[in-house]
Amino acid sequence: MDTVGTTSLSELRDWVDNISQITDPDKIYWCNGSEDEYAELIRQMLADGTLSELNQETYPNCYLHRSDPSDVARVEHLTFVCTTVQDDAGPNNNWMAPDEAHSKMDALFEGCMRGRTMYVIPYCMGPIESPYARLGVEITDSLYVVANMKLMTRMGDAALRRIETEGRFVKGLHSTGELDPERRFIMHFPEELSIQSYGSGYGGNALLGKKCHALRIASHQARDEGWLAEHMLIVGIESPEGETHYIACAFPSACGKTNLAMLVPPDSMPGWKIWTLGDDIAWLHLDSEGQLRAINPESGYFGVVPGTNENTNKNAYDMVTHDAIFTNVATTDDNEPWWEGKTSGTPALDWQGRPVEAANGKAAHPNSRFTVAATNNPSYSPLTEHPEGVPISAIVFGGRRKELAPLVYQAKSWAHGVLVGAGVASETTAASVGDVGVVRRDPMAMKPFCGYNFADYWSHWLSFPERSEALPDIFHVNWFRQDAEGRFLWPGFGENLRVLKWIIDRCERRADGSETAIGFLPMAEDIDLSGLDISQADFDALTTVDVDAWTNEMSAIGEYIDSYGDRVPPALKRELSTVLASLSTSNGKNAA
Ligand code: OXD
Ligand code: MN
Repeated sequence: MDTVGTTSLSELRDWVDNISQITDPDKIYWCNGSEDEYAELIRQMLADGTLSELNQETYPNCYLHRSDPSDVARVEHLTFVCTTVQDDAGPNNNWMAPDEAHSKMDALFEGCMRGRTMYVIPYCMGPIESPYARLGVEITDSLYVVANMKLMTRMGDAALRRIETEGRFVKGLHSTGELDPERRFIMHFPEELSIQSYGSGYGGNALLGKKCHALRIASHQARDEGWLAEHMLIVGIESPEGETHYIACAFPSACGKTNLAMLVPPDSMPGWKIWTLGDDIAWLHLDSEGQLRAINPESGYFGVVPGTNENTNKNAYDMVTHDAIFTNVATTDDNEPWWEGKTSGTPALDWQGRPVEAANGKAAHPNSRFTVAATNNPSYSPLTEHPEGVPISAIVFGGRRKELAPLVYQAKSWAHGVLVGAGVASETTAASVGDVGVVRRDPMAMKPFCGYNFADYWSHWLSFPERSEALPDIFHVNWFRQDAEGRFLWPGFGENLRVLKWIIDRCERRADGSETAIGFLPMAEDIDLSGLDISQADFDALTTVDVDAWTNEMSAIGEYIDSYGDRVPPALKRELSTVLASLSTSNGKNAA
């Protein structure tokens, strides 16, 4: 066997040998993570047609990948958590017994790399020097996966050295297989710290460091070890006075986490600065003082492209003009990438390479993506590499709700905040295969990503006050309220900083809020609305609690929580009863 690279760690060497015997590749290549290696990967993908060059004058080092049309999003119905006891995976996950899952996957992987190269990617989720970082090795036969892992994780020699010292790592095995949706599975074995993914090359299914390791496996590990692995962006907000607060925000997929993480302050807020640490995943640990600290396990972004322009997200727009891999965007006549919402250029070929006139539907796929290293981002925070991460002042949940959920509200306590998180619901998006625009319950934005029973997960969240008296405040935001005609009531994007300022001021106990049954809401005078074209009526609609609608919502949340059965922590149910009791005696905005 032609092999480049090896390791001194026998457990890793034996595993790689074993996988190569099953999958039978022609060659084994251990990735070192160097720039030369990346350049060579790109050269090979250009040669074999996996990538094509975009306009190198206007988009230097940018490439386009067109995926198989059946392989454009995460496949939640084919994603399984395989624990020994089914209830440990919980009703929130598809479950398969580990033995059954292993024999299914063994049959799929048998000989699947014949005639191909097997790549071994050692990676580190989190800064290489961080005590909070965790390690993994992904084996794959996809060059596209290797190149994306290079942009998204700290991979190669430095990670391997740490793996060899620590000895503990997550084993991820991936093959694109035949891309047959009937032969596609994403299996997680949290008790074995392993992942097996077959039949898809799409980001969340195939870049195993991301959703599979950093959320599903890590959340399971985090519960045992007393920390949290969350679907959250991490952003620092610096005031003109030079005071920086870091917040972590959980929104479901394609609800604007990337936009918020690299927000451009509006003209009305001169002197404010944004520092991005992460746009998708946060690992949260309590330090010895009880301060919650966050690291971003990833080191790049796999962002949704449509809608990105110089007005909605100038930083993202700028950062994808160089050194980026685009997946499933359209192209213009002069070979620039194009997507719905781009304000310049005209698409010539759609995401499948067909002339746009012949194409039926959008020119770019609604879930088309860019992959870039985080350092491409003009608002990149150097603290991203800080081993101890950053202190978190506020946790913010949110969803895409055209009705009901106010612009912002603050939970009354940590336990109430856990209920607010458990009650997150959002309209579905193209990030996952299935209907779009249907409201579904997505607790903590973790429905597709929590690697164990949600009931146990809520208990874990509720245990934090036992270990810290300095926990962050918890909030909920909704940028997506509409009126009956479908008009957005809040301008969103950069203007969201006005709301974040209120959140920070609340954390610092220097802003007012009005107590309602569901939490504290701002009054018009609490948020600076100067220069915004927003009527008092719209602001009232954004900040009023509709008592009947909320009573129904809380009852629906109660039914949802009850569907998790006996494992649901009584403290969560008590929080729900308190809100319902308060709603029954309240009359909206100012009612306690
Ligand atoms: C993502 C997702 O790609 O949540 O981040 O689907
Ligand atoms: Mn995500």
